[in-house]
Amino acid sequence: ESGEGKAKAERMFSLMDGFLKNDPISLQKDILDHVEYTVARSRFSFDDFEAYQAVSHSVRDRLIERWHDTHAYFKRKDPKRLYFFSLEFLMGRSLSNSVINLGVRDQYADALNQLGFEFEVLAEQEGDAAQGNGGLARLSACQMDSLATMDFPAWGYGLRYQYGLFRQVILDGFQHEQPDYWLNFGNPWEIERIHVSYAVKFYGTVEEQDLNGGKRKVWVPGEMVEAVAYDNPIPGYGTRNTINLRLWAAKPSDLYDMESYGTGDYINAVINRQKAETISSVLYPDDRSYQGKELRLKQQYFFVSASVQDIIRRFKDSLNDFNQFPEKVALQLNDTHPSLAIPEVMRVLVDEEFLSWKQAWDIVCKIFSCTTHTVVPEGLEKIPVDLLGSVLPRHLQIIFDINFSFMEELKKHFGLDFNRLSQMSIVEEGAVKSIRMANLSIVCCHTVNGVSRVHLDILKTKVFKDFYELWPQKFHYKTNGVTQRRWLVVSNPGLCGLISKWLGTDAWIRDMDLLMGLRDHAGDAELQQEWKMVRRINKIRLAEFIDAMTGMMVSPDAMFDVQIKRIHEYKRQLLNILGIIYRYDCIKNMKESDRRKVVPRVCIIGGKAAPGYDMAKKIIKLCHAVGETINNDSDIDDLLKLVFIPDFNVSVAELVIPGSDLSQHISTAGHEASGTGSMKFLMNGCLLLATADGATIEIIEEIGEDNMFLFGAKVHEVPKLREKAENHRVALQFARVLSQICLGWYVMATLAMRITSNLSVTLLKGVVTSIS
Ligand code: GL7
Repeated sequence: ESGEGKAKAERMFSLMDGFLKNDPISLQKDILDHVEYTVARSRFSFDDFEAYQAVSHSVRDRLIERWHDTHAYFKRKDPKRLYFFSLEFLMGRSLSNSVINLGVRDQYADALNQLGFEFEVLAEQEGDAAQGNGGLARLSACQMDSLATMDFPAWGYGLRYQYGLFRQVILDGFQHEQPDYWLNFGNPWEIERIHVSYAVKFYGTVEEQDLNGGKRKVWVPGEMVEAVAYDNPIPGYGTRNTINLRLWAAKPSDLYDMESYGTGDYINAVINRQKAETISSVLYPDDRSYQGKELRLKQQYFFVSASVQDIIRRFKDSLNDFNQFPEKVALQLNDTHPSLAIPEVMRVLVDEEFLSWKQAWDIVCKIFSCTTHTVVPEGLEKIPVDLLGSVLPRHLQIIFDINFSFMEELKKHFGLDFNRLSQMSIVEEGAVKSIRMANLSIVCCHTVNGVSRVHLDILKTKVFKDFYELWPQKFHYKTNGVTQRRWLVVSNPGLCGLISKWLGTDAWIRDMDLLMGLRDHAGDAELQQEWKMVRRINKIRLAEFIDAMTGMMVSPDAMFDVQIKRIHEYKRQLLNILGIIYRYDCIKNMKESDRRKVVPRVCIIGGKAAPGYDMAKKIIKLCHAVGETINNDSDIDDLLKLVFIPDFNVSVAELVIPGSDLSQHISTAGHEASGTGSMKFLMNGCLLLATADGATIEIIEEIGEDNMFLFGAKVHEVPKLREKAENHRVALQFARVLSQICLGWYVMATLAMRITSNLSVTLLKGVVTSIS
């Protein structure tokens, strides 16, 4: 700066106190200031929740400081940015995570102690940010933490839903869904950026206009909605790098529809404009199928369009030559949900920046890569052509044009192999003509990632076989991971302290491989004793939580055998429950002397079922019905209990995982693309009972088969087993277990097993249906 600008900057600088300080007095002063001026309570009278709010705001100030520095640094250096697009981020709570990553956890705990508050108690006041469904969404959150910690110049982009994932309430054993209006209590972790907003267009028509002797397409929209940015600073651990997760909220646009105010129907005009906000109002609660819903399509395009505008604006701030775009921008698509970004970038480059189709296509092919999280072809997203054409008419044209060139290329490569052409086409013909979003992504992305080794194998040999034959170089895998900052340091401070003590360093918090060093001490009796103590404390905490949530008292002396995840047929909670019935039956038929040898066990199941997923909801009911019988049978005493933990979410997982002895990951092999729960349990020293599926296969290679309970068919065996049940004896045992649920079914089941010799899925479905 020079002249007036320089003088102004110097004056501003002289008014700065320097960085915020983290000594106890400064922290206490900041917290009390926030009580008084932000929360607007008197500093002489505020409760735990208000204290949490004030503490969070003081932490937020510290985050903002680093976040500004990070932006200034990257603006100056102008490196290639990594943009991560995801429709879901399951962040959970932020307070503990933030103070740990900022390195001020102990300072805050001390400062609060002196004010008469306990940090842990305040941290419990925070609600979960549940802007996502399951593993895919939590993976996005873990990735943001790691990108920040590893000093990447990264940005996350997504939607700011007003209603997060529904709350699960259990009534009479049945799941009921309640809305999660999480913003009711405010959200100190976001920064509203009213000046960062973009108009997003929908509907309308495409017109042709003359341009320099040629023609150009102009999209005349029928609706316009404003996207307003909400920024969520993500601090790295052990670094000042604090990156941004920018989530968009829909607001009525000022640019459009002014004439309806002139008609005299003022109230209705206002109400109509407010409808714009519904775009970001609610997260879809299905975790893998969302075909053909208009609102879902608008959500996808809304966040993609705003993000692309934002990225192009940032690019143009420093450069104005789109040939350099791929040197400055990498765009990672999390599943196919954001894949409309591809035609959107094409549209902006061709229609608005006037690049030729070829130039634009070259750029697009260089900047995009995607990760797929799906194993089964039925899980792939399709959008009906009619719907897409009505909501985004210009994008449909662009997709058709991309597909036309692609088909030409295919014909050159494979000849007129119509079967192959129709399978690979972006456009699916049929009763409902649709756009295959996965095909669109693969055609345009230079890299397609699977989420585990076996997942990539399945993609190469089944789901995207044809594409793999055409472009083998595009296909890669990056096995999923989870951040130890959240799943060990935040959630299991006892074990964290133990590990650092025995390793003599806490460097493992940034570098997981250092945990290998624990092997040298594994046989040490003292370490083992300390480890047991930590586990016991965590189990007592979990037992208290179970009591508070369900009114059931369980003994921390029992083995805690846990399965927590979304409820799905392929994840086989049903198999677990049948196993529990079998165990119950065995105990009932045991002699007293044998019973004394049984290790008491508390089986814990938790997870949400998609509201429209009937079978999953019946499995929840079954779990409660079985628990009712087992838990009230005084004959078996404490030898077996079955607990269903309601409303499973990130913060519940943080409490359950460190207190678990055994955890179950028993998906039918070939169905779980990766699975990340297993990693969280493993990190906390919990034993795994697992099938060889997804990432478990690689876990086995790391820890060895002796260190886990591996069972069940392998990926390649499952198809044959489906056709023919090999072990008739097993089938009969199965029937006996089923008979415990319903005697009438025993006869039927035995018969059915004999007749079809098939581990009949339909039969099981029938049984569960009959119960409800
Ligand atoms: C999932 C996979 O089912 C899961 O195995 C994987 O770990 C996760 C993250 O890659 O992605 N795919 C998916 O649609 N959901 C998942 O959790 C909801």
